[in-house]
Amino acid sequence: MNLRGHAGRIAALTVIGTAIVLPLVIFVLGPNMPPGKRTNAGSSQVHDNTVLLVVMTPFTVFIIVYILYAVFTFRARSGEELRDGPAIHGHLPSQIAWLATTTIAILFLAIFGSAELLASNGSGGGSGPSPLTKPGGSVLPVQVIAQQWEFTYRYPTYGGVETAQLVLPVGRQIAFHVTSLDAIHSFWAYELGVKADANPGVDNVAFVKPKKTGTFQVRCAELCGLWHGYMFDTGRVVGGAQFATWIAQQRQAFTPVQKYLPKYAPSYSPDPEARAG
Ligand SMILES: [Cu+2]
Repeated sequence: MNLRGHAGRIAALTVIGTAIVLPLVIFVLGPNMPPGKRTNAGSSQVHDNTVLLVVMTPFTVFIIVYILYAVFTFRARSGEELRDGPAIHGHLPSQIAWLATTTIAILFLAIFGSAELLASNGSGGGSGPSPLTKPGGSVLPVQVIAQQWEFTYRYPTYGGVETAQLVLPVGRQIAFHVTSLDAIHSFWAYELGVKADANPGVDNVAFVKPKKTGTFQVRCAELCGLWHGYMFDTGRVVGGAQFATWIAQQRQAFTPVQKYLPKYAPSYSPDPEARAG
């Protein structure tokens, strides 16, 4: 068979393979991609991961088909003399086709990715102190303060009360203000689809809207010293009434110590000598 015959077969097998795999990617694999759909940021990431998979599917199928076709079609038969194939110097149509399709795919992903970041208010990633896009409506600010080796949380609209538990009301738009008191940490709430750098002196904003109640994991995702691996806790998304009760309890419990805390600020610069004891 000549070159054109082989190319035609590979193209046909790629089209058939893509037609089989693509529905599986869209309807089975895609919806189960991480991090799950428990928040608007999580849903947006699942959607984006599905689109990435859809774009890469025809390319992946083509490469697998090409390898398998070559293995079975161009193998040396028994008794056949082993020798190199003909030397090929350039093949303009396939060079143009490969460059054109991959360029279109990459440009599409670059534009799609940028648009998704803007449309989804940073999609759960830290957007810095002045995010380019902000969600409309009322926003509940929650400050995340990282330090070696724990997270604490401050609620500025509730008297700046600081607690060791992260509790969020369901259905409310949250603005995490992530900062650090010492080393560089990273606030990673996997099930919320939120991951934001915690840098000292920086107010890093990440938006999220929880859609379901339940618990979620909080981990430090930046190697931050000896007990980095111990720097985790479990947060909760609860109903609005339950949140109101909880925050009232926290305010009551922490009012006696409130006067020893610094006033609520976007970031803190603690005295190193005081920290050293
Ligand atoms: Cu840390």
